[in-house]
Amino acid sequence: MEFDNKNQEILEKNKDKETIFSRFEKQQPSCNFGEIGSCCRICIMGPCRVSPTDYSKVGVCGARAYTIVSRGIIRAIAAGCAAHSGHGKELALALLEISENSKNQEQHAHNNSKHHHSCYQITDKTKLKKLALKLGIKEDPKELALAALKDFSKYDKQPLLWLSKHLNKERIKLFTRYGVLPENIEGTISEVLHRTHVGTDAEPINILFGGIKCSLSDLAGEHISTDISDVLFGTPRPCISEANLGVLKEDHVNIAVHGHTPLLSEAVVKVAKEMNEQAKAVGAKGINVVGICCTGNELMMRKGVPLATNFASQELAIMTNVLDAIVVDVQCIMPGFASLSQCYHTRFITTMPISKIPTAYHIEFNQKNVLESAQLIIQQGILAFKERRGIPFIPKVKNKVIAGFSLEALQELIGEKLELLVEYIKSGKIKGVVCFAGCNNPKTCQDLSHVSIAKELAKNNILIVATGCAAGAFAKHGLMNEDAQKYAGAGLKEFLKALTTKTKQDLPLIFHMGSCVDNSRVSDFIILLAKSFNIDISELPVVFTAPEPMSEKAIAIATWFLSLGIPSHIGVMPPVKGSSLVYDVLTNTARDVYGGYFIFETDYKKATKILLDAIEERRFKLELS
Ligand code: BF8
Repeated sequence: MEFDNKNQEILEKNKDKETIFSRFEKQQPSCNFGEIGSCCRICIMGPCRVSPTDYSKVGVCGARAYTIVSRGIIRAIAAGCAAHSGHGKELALALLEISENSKNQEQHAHNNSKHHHSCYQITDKTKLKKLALKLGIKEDPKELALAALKDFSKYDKQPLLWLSKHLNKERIKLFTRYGVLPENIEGTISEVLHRTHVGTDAEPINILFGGIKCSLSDLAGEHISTDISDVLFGTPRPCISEANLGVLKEDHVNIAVHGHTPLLSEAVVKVAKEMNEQAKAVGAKGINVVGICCTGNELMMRKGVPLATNFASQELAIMTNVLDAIVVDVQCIMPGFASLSQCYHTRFITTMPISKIPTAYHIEFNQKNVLESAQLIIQQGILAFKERRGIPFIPKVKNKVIAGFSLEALQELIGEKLELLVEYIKSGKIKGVVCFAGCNNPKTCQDLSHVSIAKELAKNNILIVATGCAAGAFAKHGLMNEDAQKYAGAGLKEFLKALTTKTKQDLPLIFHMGSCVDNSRVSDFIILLAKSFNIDISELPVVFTAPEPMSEKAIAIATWFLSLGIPSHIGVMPPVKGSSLVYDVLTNTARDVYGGYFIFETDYKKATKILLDAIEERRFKLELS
């Protein structure tokens, strides 16, 4: 991790401590069979290791490499889908409870009793109205919650409501023809586990189509997460914030929120404001809430809360000696982070029944005790402030961020039908759009691929939108503010300037569209763009890239981008090299069926060229100069 000098310094000061980077080194060399995906652990007759070059070799059950590799990759898609959809289902259940409670409240208005959800309310009625109209349901929070819950587990044969109402007609037709339009999100996940059980599906193409179907369920689960979060907490609009470890404050109680679901983090932010006096009583100037990973993105997008770090450097936040509490919910929280907190004064607090970590404090956070548990969490941070030991070391690095670009915000900026962008793409002043997403991975130098690819694309007049830890990388490294427009080519610069003049607000080089589930905003964005061009998505000069992915969620996202017809770059090799057949289907044949295909390229310079070429090829086919 030499790219980020300031953060490198903190790592060097703590080189006796174990981090993701040292643990990664200790794991080398990694097992080749695992790396190429030809190690099968599906049943307990194995594990079987199958050589991709020796066709006489099969697993104990007779499964060939192509079966083993394809089963493995679609199980990853199912796990990613389960995580995103679990997030969405939790929000749907919360919305249901909130809407029922508010009805009870109306009925008992004369009674002054306290209600559990005083922390949550319907914040964005316009979004609720818009969604109800789009989904064809009554404009009522309970109806929205029930419609979402139905998509998770209904039994009829109708396609998912969230897909049938959001996808364009060309894609619906295509997915119906290939039998990959899902009817039930949880059913699709369970179908993947069923078909990949020993002795079930052995036909690689059939298996991979099952993966496509599951990735579309993933898209629906993400969409539900985004939509309900917007209804409850507000649809993001441009806001100003900061990012990188320099957002921590030596004289404040610093509380980091980390994970994914905004239910917890929104409550912590709200309660922290009310507990500033308690922090002052222990000698702090107040409470400073910061975000890590996607929770950080959610809070930055809606509330302008600063982002301390993205995935790979999460443990570095603790090494500053000023992080008093870290509160986590689900996903992307390294267990090593909790172990590391034992060496510092920091309280590491888990909150979810399905996500406990040895050595961490556990303060259960559920719908019944939202405010109380947020208070308990913050009290732990205040207590820990008094126990600080170690010399504070906050790297003097932070950058201004202009975030908050929901699709609604982009439409207000660019036009209801993105007219200005269409005009610039047609004229060639903007060549196309690249959608960045995904994580960090210690197999790459942290953030280097994200930042290097983005700068080169911007220079070549590509408009960039980003989510997840890719957005975190850009925020940390100063690519999400007006100064970064210096990296833009002339056409992109002109476009950004036109928007700035029109709206009289500073704009960033790269548009932050949110957390990983907010890739649903990106899908709506490209579907709208295709409609405005009057073409299918598979013809658009748009590509997707996850330059540093590590999670199964990133695989799921990259797969549905492919199925929407978008070339989908992955910058860390997933375990598919064990079968040349599977590799070829993903990188070539997929294109004939869906229009999208995977680009596996770990060298960021080569990847940039491939992405630019893919856009050029599509422009050529559209007869754009
Ligand atoms: O969901 S980008 S490391 S934090 S998996 Fe995780 Fe990857 Fe970050 Fe958000 Ni997404």
